[in-house]
Amino acid sequence: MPLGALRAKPKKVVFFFPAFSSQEATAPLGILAVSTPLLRAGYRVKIVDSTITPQFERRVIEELKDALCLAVSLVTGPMIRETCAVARAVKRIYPGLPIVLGGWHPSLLPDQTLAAEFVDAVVVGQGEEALLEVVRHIEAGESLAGIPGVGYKRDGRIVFNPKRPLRPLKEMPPKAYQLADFDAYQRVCGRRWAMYTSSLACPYNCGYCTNDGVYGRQWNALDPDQVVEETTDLVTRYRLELLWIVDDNFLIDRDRALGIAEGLVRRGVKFDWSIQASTNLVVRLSVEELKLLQRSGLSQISQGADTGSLRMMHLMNKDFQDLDTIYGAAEKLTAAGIRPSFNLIFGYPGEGEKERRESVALMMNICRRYPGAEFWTNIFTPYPGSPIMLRAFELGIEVPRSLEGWADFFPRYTVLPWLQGREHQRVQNMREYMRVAFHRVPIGKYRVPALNRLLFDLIGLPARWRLEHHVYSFPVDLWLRKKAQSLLTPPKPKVDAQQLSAEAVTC
Ligand code: B12
Ligand code: SF4
Repeated sequence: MPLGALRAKPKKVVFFFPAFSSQEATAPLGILAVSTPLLRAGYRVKIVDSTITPQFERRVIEELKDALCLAVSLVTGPMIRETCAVARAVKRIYPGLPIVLGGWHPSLLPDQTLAAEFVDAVVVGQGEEALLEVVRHIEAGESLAGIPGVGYKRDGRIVFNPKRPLRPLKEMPPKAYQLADFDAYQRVCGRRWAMYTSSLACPYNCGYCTNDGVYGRQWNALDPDQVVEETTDLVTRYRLELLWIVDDNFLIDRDRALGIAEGLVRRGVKFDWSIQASTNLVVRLSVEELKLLQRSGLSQISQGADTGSLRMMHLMNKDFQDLDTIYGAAEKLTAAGIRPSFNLIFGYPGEGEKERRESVALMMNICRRYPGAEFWTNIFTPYPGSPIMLRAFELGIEVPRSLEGWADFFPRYTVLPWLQGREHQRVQNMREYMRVAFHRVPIGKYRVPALNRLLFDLIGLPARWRLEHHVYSFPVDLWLRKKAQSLLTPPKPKVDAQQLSAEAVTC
């Protein structure tokens, strides 16, 4: 029987957004993107985001009383746990109600995701048009056959329709920011901010990155005028302090980037914005050009330095970058008054103690030379769809066979065949010392008690000594800090999302 054939025909879609395991809370942009076509077609939309909704499972169940389907957006990692728990609870109460999954994980592993007993359909890639078509078919009691980019079940068997070609960002409708409860996100995060997309994809193909798997390196972007118009409207309308432009590599088109900066300066609307870009594209800009970006509000550029070893850079397929571009980016950004922010990855296949030490040295050198610079570290996590996963078998990576098996793929604690047990703990201690050795500026503005801050600073000195001498055993200092933190950190604010509904809103 076709999906939803026996149900009444309410015009409501409920979205569930599982927690991102991060306090950097803001509205899920993927859901805001796929909501616009639904709203324009007259559907009501309700978003339950577990980060801002206590008893979110109960809320989902309540909202589904008069809904057509449940739609979930997720990436690989811990979001899968809440997805499975909520979907199972929904199926217990509404066994015939369709559950549709979309976002990065279902796009990269559609077959396996659809194989979960509680998933009725998956959307692969861009979801704006696909979800609208899915919802229309569910409403009409029709099968999902023929909708490009959609996989579904027919008589218990998995069926995939043809792929949906990618559409340029320019052709996409605006995101439905009006659905976001920015007050609730601000209560969790301490800062009122939002995400914005000005371009899609990236022409590079780093070994660990999943970008190619979803966007196929087909970079495309909005024109400066549209970006200036939309961003200034957003920050004014929702009183935002910060916009994080989540483009994978914002600086691909140098003239476009400078055009956006000029436009923002001309508008004179004051707000902070930050971007992600590769170091080779940052150093392509002069300090004067970077100063123009700074005057327009650009406060931070997040860059994937990833390693301090040239050999590892090559293994990561990052020959477009070298150590000079990393140092050069730190120097130029500091001169322009923009915070240089770098990511490092530990445990990438081929990394040994020597390369690890080169990464630590890179961080120590840069943080000492450029005091505003910051480093964020991760443990390499083999994501489905990334080029390195083609070597999974050879590397001994146990590839999960079910949706739930991916829940522990998380760069904060991923355990790898070549990095486990004591060695894993040593790297974790090292990462923790890197965290306390130099300051970093998170998006969230948490109130840290003065005593806690003092303790942090006190541990900073021995942490630097440890990093210089590669001594990570007996981490008593870390233990003391953890104890103090648990005693001194105030409880998280209780947040409940305002009961927002888009019934009256159209775009
Ligand atoms: C912002 C962001 C974050 C923020 C999220 C804040 C928030 N409140 O949402 C923070 C900082 C918390 C974060 C954390 C992490 N992130 Co992140 N993040 C992103 C980023 C840069 C943008 C996401 C976004 O909103 N894009 C804009 C929207 C419009 O695009 P979209 O999500 O792709 O949505 C489209 C489709 O996917 C689809 N779609 C999306 N949802 C749905 C739902 C339905 C029902 C349907 C039908 C369709 C659909 O339609 C949308 C419109 O076309 C992406 C990279 C990227 N370019 O997207 C990485 C990305 C999602 N993150 C990634 C990773 C790895 C992480 C971390 C593990 C990083 C870390 N070191 O810890 C953590 C994981 C957190 C977790 N829960 O597990 C990977 C995910 C890879 C994967 N296999 O899933 C990405 C893809 C980066 C990359 N290229 O590798 N991240
Ligand atoms: S530069 Fe960044 S977005 Fe581009 S492929 Fe490398 S990691 Fe992915």
